[in-house]
Amino acid sequence: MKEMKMTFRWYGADDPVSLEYISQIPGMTGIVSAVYDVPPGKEWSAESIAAVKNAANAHNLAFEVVESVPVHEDIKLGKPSRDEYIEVYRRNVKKLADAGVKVICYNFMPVFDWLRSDLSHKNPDGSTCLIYRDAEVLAMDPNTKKLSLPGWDESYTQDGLRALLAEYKSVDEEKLWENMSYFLHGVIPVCEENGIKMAIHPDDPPWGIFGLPRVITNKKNLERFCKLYDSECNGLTLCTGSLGSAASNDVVDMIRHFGAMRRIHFLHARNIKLTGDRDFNETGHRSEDGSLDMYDILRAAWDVDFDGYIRPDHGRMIWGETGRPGYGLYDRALGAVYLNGIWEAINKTLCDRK
Ligand code: DNO
Repeated sequence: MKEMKMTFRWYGADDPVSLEYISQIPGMTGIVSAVYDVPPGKEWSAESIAAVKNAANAHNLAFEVVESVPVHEDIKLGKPSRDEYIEVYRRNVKKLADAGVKVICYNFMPVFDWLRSDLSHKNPDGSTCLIYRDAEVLAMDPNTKKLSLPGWDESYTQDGLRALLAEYKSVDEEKLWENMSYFLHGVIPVCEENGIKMAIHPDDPPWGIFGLPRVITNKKNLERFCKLYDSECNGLTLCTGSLGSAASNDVVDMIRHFGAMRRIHFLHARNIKLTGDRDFNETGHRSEDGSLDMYDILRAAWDVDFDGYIRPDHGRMIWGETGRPGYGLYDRALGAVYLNGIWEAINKTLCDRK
């Protein structure tokens, strides 16, 4: 029997989804979390890390995956101050390793993390989901308009945001690659020494937005990324929904390819339904409900002996649940059980034959 480790994202003490409820989901082995009491670029205290770990362990859940240790904008911009921030990152890696963390998920998206045009789109069955419509997002270009996009970190003022966007005018894709390489050369050696695997999250959606460069977007670029620092510690979070929202990306092929290279440390299983060019709706996890085939995805992971961490990704809001968009309890729990069901079926059908 092959084993992957089913995990669930938990946003800390303020998360409306409790650790007790997470621990009641069949097959759940651990949480994916972070320290939320300091801004990006600051050192995490050993006490705060221990508090997350102890809370998880008290519910029989492991805390071995962090999502995310954020990368400070100065690192992405390549400013002189990046060296200090990289030094802080290295210290955080060491502290997390001391606390038993094995994988760190992060991203290298300038300014914005994931973006959607609507966080509570109403489906005909009464559930709600996150959707992305490219024209609506582009119409809110923060270079010219007041930005009111859902789903991004609103810690910037409008002026602060414009100033930051102006700084990125001198950072094109090639410059971003360079800055990424510099970051990896500072951080991966410490990961190697401490047994931590870094797992970069793809850009979501996987194309440039508002003139900002985005490079973790397709197979060719993921290949280039892996070569920036040739080490198993320099790995990927393979997020099916992020990569799969570009119709040209074949996520199953990517899992086979990068999985065989031992570079996938964390799998985000999310289904989406492509509704047009650069338009999509997030759906429940079931293959029939979206454009991605979860059986093919897990079968590819099984074939390459994936034994890392997996989590159900965004879910819809169902059964009247309210809370953090994409991160309710019910639909993600259904997703976890569905994914484990597929895995059991593959295991029992194929195990003796391989
Ligand atoms: C969205 C998440 C991302 C992810 C970061 C990783 O729901 O998948 O926000 O956590 O990009 O750094």
